[in-house]
Amino acid sequence: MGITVKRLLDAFLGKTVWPPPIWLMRQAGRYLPEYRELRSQTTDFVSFCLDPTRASEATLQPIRRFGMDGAILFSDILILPWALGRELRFDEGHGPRLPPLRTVDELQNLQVQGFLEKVTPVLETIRLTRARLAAEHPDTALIGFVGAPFTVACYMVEGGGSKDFAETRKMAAQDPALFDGLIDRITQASITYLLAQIAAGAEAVMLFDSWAGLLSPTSFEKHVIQPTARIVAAIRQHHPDIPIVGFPRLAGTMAAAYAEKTGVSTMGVDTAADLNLVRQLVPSTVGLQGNLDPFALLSGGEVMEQEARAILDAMKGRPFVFNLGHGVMPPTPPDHVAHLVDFVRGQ
Ligand code: 1CP
Repeated sequence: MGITVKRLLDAFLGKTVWPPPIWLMRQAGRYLPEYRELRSQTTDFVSFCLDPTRASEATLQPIRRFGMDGAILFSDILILPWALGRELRFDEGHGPRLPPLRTVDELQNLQVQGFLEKVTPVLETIRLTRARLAAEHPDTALIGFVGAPFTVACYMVEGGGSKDFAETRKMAAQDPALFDGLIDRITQASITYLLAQIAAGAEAVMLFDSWAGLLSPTSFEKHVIQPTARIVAAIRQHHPDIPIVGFPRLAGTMAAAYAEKTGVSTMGVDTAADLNLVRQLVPSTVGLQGNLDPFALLSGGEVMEQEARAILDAMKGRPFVFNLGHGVMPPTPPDHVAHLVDFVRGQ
């Protein structure tokens, strides 16, 4: 194996690399016919995530087609609550379903010791994928991930997806001992899980905080910034140079404190943020990633090029990774993704 310099890892660590590296959130998934074929071989989504051969194949599919700079582990943020002992199923057309966690007993029954054994197949997926990338796509970096504690807590307390996660926010406000205990356990488990992902071959890790924007600045500090900072510090103790990406979706002006206080190497920026303003709020030592509207990608053509161009203009001369502001939409034509990758590489 020769030494390869992976452009994505340099950019994640705060170097200005131009044209910027590119990968897309949800780059594996239903918009790809080869994914639908692979997915149809397994009935339930949890078993699919826990099948190293198939999960590794799903990770590599977009890389074969489009040659992105980053491959993201095919798994789900809810595999962690499942490993902690919560039942999990994905119903067709609906999101995830879990038994809602609402009591101290349920909190104390979480299997924080020994949960790692249950995610052995995910770690095997990482080993397998890393080896296949080294052989077939030596410039592409492998990204591991977890859901950030607040977002994982949202699904655990609510019992599935929700528009406003009202039960979760109610618990955070009315029963802080219970909610803080939950955040604490998810944080601990996330540290163990991410260290295991890195040991298995993940070259960067990302924390998805999809619902961070639901909180007030005070609660954001407590449930988003503090647990994230704790995870970052614990990982850096063992791996001082590993890129850590945080994505506090819809955080608005709170993103400035997130970038300053959590210690992440790069911050993901959602579709709603103006990168010209974010650039002013975030120290230039912290990389930025984002934030093309997934609907611009769905539309393709001129609309997509104009929006992509505006993002590139705003980020020129600054550490930056091109991505979407949220995941690829299932009806997106794969050709539009190919066009976007060409367009960004042509800068
Ligand atoms: O068969 C299918 O296509 C099921 C759809 C699907 C996929 C492809 C789900 C169900 N999860 C995934 C994979 C996935 N999820 C990945 C790896 C693949 C990749 O990105 O290419 C990652 C990183 C995730 C992360 C994830 N899962 C997040 C954070 C990012 C985000 O989208 O905000 C969240 C919130 C989830 C929960 C989840 N899993 C699946 C669905 C439909 C949802 C959302 C539920 C909801 O709130 O409505």
